[in-house]
Amino acid sequence: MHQTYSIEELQARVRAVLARAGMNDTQAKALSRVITAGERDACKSHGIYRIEGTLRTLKAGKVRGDALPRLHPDTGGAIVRVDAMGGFSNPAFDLGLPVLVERARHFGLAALVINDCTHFAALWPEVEAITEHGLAALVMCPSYASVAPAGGTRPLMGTNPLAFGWPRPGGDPYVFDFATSVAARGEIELHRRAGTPLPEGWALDAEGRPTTDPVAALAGAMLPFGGHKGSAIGTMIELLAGVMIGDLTSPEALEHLGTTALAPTHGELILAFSPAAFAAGRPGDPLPRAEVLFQAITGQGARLPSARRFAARALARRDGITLTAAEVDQLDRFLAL
Ligand code: NDP
Ligand code: PYC
Repeated sequence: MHQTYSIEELQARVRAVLARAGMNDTQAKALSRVITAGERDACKSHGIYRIEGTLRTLKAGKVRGDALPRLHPDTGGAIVRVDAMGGFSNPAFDLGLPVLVERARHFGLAALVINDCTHFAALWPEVEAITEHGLAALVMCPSYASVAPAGGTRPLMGTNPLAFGWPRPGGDPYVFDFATSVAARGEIELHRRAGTPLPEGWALDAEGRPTTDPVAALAGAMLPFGGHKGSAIGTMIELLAGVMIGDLTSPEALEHLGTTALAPTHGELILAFSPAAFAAGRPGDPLPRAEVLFQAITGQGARLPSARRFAARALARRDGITLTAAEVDQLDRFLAL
């Protein structure tokens, strides 16, 4: 039967599943938080559906559930580096965040580089964590080869997510977070499970022909959003968050994994900016000026990105999170393993 959990109850259940699968508490705590946040904010493509792949990746020995991330010897500079030690990215982010914030306040701009991590999560939890400190944030990472470059037909780039956040005094931050493919791969997988066709323009089959069949799309190539523009942004992410930080690009990540059925290993780049430092000596306070822009957007009847998510969050806080009978059964099965 379907069941409704409070946010805390669901997080505790997910944490227990991950602990049962052999993860230490550093990994299980950070992962259960982002997976539950996906359900809470109605982002099903990065909610509890990701547990199955996480357990598969652990079982295949492609990620370390016992990893303890390490902050690199600190040089006091604007580049902060955390080695995830073969574990997941989220605990590495938690370790690096306080230093990133301190350096961004000091220098006006700082970067957190995470190396040797497995990343399957949405990026907005990280972006939001930075905006809570009054800083703007830009976060990106490769994934594994699954997207053809515009004009090409074979998987090369990852679905390479890009997220941005801007702090808003007294309210939810301005946040966008999206794959640089037309849709996240998780969305295609959800269509496959539901037996529903994909919208036109999402993918090519293994012969490079347009397809709306999710199975053919998973065996073929996804397409970048916005044609050559999304293709170039996806390439930039391979360069900045792969090549530049000395970590795997999406084709290298696929070669390392040997399959798209596991969560990818690579690095992540997180930039934090102090709007006050950038605007110093210039007229106008950046935060109130940003509000004028946001009001002009919503004043036309447009919605801000993440407004849907924040509304879902408010509902989940009030009413809890309802999982389908199949999802409840799956969690029970994981706990009985
Ligand atoms: P979506 O297309 O669902 O949403 C992209 C963004 O656009 C969201 O911030 C969304 O806000 C906003 N948005 C959607 N519709 C509108 C609208 N009409 N007006 C204004 N804003 C709008 O995202 P994707 O499917 O591309 O990505 C989903 C998730 O997948 C992301 O969180 C991403 O980080 C994750 N991902 C992770 C990868 C990894 O390797 N770790 C790889 C690829 C993706 P809202 O949510 O409020 O609708
Ligand atoms: O949904 O595209 C995706 C994805 C890839 C890795 C993690 N999420």
